[in-house]
Amino acid sequence: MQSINSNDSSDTFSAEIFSGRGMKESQEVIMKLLLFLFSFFLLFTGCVQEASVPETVPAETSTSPPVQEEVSSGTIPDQPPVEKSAPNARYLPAFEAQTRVGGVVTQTPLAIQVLTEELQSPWGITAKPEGGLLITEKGGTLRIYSPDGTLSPPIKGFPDVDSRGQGGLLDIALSPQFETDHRIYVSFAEKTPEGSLTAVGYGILTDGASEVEDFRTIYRALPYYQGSGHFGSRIVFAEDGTLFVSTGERQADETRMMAQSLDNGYGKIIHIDREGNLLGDYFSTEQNALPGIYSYGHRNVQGMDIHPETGDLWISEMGPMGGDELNLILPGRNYGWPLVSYGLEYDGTPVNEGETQREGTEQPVYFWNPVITPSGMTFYDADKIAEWKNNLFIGGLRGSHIARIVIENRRVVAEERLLEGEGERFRDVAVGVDGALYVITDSGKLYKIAQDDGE
Ligand SMILES: [Ca+2]
Repeated sequence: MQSINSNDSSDTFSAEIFSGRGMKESQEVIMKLLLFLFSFFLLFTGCVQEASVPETVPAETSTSPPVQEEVSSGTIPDQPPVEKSAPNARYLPAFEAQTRVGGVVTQTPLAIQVLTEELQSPWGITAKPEGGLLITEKGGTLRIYSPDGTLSPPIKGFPDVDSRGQGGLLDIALSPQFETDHRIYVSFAEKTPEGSLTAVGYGILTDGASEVEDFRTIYRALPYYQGSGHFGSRIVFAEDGTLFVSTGERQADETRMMAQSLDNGYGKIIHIDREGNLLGDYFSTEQNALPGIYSYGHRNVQGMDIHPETGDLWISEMGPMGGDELNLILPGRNYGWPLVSYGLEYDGTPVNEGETQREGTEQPVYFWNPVITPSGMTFYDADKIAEWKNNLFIGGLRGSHIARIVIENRRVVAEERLLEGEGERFRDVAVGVDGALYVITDSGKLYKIAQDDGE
């Protein structure tokens, strides 16, 4: 019998095996072949694993626990990603599903209404516990939208705001004891001869809801600066009645690095109590660290909310050209700006050294390339639309849509776009006590997105 060597064709090989001749030799050959195939398999899978391992993500800088296997709830359809455009920056994500996850489509029939178009540059919206909505206007006034469909005249009583550029009267949050203390908290760009800064204060909404009285400023993100960009400015109450404040790095080359130092209020998440006392000493080992700084390394945090079930603090953050981020905020952490970014400078050059990962900085849970310019956001904590429970809704400015983000185990598992095609810049989103979503636009509209009950 002719021995089988590398020149033998597979036809010859099989012919010999099945002819029943030279059985022992054939068995040896099969063993050798299996061994060869097995080693090839090992080599191949090794390569694949190596290729899929992120470059360098030190475990201690990871924002999230290891991804669990069961990421799908079984309710999420397997749709292509909602983003179809080319990215601004072609950086690889640090882990799977950090960008462009699969799409999801709301199954509940929705009714979409424009309730008013008469708002003047609205910026912040929040629901009143007894129904209706409170809406800030950038110029320095407050409007109340009542359940009967009427919009109040502009309500005054706030300090002078610097409403140039991105400044103005900005976010609004109600005191957790609003029904008894009638306090409304706002953030604003404080106007002074020395410049402006992100400030927070509260006033009392009078009984007839015609005025805000006794306003007190309780926090200032020092120092003052002559500039009208990147105020950040969301304010959110935690379950324990303390308040988180987001700031920005003021959008100037000379101020952006201040996001990386702890001796100022720029590019930070700040933790205060309801009277403005700075809480916590999260950086006690650092020199010159101001109290109250909860996290740092932020660019412009214009969305913030607390997960209704886990209590986790989440923020949306505007990137430069590319690299908008969704971050899970942990105390004492550095979120990287402007050392690392998934975006580019507006002239197309890399940010810093073009790094996307660095030891000692947190990775975003999710990023958008190209940008959607994420603004205000809210978790859906109502029961009305069951499939939306605990989903995150983010107003997109440049993206011109509302992003619905499905989160499981601190990772994004699906994304949907609502109100695409309206041509609006969506500034902020709130959940009403009726379980509907309410959304304000830069053009002055108030949208209601509710379950269509066929009425
Ligand atoms: Ca970051």
